Amino acid sequence: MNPLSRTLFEKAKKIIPGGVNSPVRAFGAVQATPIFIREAQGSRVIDVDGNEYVDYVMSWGPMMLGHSHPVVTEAIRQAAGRGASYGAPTELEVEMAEILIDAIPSLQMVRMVSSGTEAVMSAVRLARGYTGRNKIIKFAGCYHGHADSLLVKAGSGVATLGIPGSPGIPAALAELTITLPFNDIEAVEAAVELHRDDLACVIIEPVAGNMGVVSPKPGFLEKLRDVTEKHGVLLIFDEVITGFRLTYGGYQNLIHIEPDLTCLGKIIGGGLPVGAFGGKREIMERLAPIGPVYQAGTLSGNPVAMAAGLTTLQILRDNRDAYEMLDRRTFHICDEILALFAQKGLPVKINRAGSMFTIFFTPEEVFDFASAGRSDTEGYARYFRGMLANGISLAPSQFEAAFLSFAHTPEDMEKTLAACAQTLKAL
Ligand code: KE4
Repeated sequence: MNPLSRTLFEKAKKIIPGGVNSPVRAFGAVQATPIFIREAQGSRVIDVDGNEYVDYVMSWGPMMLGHSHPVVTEAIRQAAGRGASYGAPTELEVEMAEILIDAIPSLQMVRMVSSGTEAVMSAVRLARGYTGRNKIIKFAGCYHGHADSLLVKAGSGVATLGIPGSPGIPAALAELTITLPFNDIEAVEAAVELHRDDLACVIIEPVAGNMGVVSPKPGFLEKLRDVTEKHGVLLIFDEVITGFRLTYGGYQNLIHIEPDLTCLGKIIGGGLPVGAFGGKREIMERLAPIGPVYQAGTLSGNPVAMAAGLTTLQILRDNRDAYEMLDRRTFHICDEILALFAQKGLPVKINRAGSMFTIFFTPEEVFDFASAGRSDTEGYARYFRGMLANGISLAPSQFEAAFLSFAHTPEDMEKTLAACAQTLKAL
């Protein structure tokens, strides 16, 4: 089935920790050998053994237009022909800042970086520098990249690998991060009251993707905005996943909440390394070189990455009405999958937000990390392996999201449902 992937994985494990450059790719949580990808087109990935899969990983979210979109690929090709990197400002960066600010009303200024981790790390430092306070509040199961202060009861790979926090983070630093249950506004109110004299910010994935998909309960984010506003605590929306996923703009556009700072990544890079953070002018102007809070990056605003991201955003902007179709298509496939599981008598819950969803192997509602954590991860692993064998590539962890793209077709949906039915027979 995957002889060359196996050979490459054995070779990789000797020279790359775990054989991968990001832990979740190692398929550890699903007890399988990772497939090594040769190429990807549209909704499909093809592994080094020539097997083709309908892809729902989509590079963990970025490939909103599908893989190898011809216009994006051509923009990358042309930009690369003008030089890979200059270390100097370019017009593309101005256009990128303009399109982001135009799409997300809470952004008055924005700075480009090269990953979501960098965006969040920089936004948290800026929040601390702007407020002069040290503590931050995050939510259990939310993952904000691997910067030290944020790797505390995180989601994604940390949850998947059961890493309690992570060695290497000084206790003195970890103590400044307070972790609360997602959707628990009483806990937030109590913690803000208790720590407000030294509390810089609250950071949240407004719709969580890293404990699996978990949406905010009605009113939760509105109250979060109120309580942070009341105490002069900055509110940071980490929209690295949700940015341009749920609508053209941030999830904040849909709920009409303006955070003080927003972190972006994934889709805004069109598959190349791009992150961004932005927000209120008075806060952003504290950043070097005009302000005292230092932040920098050799490849920040890289011209090839900007070309990929800007072209992606322009296509999404000019086709923003298509989001509704994609949401309907996602709703439909989730409904059909749920029916197949019900026929099998297997209790699952599917949480969906726009074109991202998670099948939780549990009979109970999943509304926070504790309830997500009661899922049958072994059951998910068996399902994952069965779907992979039937030509469907899902996230190799119960605590991640499946992503549709504008390249996913009705035929892909049919293939997915047939694979699901086939897989459930063997479960
Ligand atoms: P990166 O540094 O991986 O570009 O972004 C970190 C990040 C920040 N915020 C959110 C909400 C995120 O989801 C992420 C990264 N997401 C994970 C998977 N859910 C990336 C996959 C990986 O770690 O390999």
